[in-house]
Amino acid sequence: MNKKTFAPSELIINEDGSIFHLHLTSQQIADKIMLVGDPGRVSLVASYFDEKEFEVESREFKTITGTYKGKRLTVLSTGIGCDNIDIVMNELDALANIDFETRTEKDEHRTLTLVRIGTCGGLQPNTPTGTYIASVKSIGFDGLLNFYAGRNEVCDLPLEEAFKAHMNWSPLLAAPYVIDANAELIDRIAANDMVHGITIACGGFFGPQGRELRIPLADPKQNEKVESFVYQGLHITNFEMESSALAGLSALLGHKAMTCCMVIANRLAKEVNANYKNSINGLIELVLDR
Ligand code: R1P
Ligand code: URA
Repeated sequence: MNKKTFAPSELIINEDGSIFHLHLTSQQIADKIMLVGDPGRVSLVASYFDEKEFEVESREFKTITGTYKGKRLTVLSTGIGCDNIDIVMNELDALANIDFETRTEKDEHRTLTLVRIGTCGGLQPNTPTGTYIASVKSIGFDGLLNFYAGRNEVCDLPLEEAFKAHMNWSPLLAAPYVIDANAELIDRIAANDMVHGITIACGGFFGPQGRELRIPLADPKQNEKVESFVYQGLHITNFEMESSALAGLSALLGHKAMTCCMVIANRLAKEVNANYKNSINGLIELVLDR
């Protein structure tokens, strides 16, 4: 069988042999990867490591690889948004599964395990600030997965239809895509002490999350409808900005992924914890240990 070859314009490799944005080589990433949004959170996670093996920073993508309790682990910041997840996931997968010498797919598939630790806005009475939420399903408002073939094979199409009908979805918006987290990871990491829910990953912090500052919203009832949606007993629990692309691209590329977030703003109670940086350690420790 002819293997796919990737041209220099499609798979951009730096002069030092590292991948274009992340500035990493295949050997510098562990099979287990923790993703965070804020580059400042990378050092916080790595402060728990037994030892650091490697550190690099390029734009918003900061990476440290080391060991935690003897196990090799990489922590990497994605910055904000699903557009960045498109870069991070495609480049991580290229590092794992493409031979940079021949620019062809490797024979053996290397599976990465990716857990995102983020912050989010809570949407239900049982998600006050400080709650840990595991995204069992993510709804992408960002539209990213719609650009990839195979999207329908990995998405929850009945839920997509139910959600669009409930929301009276505007044709001006990208079609929402719904995608499950890796079930084995949810069981291992979020079994008992996290709220399980549906997360909406938005292509913005303000309008797409129903926050109105000076520009009125196209649909002032959006959040009311989001909060009242229930599907097979699951409610929409939170808004953040990356989980859908992470779960979707991982499913298409054959990796395992999940997202868990700490609530820093409850949209119903209109309360916020702007000092969350002092309190996210609990979630980091819990995920590291599991
Ligand atoms: C917005 O403030 C950012 O915070 C959340 C959102 O997903 C978005 O990236 O996650 P992080 O705290 O991981 O960045
Ligand atoms: N991150 C988000 O995307 N939204 C919030 O409300 C809080 C954190």
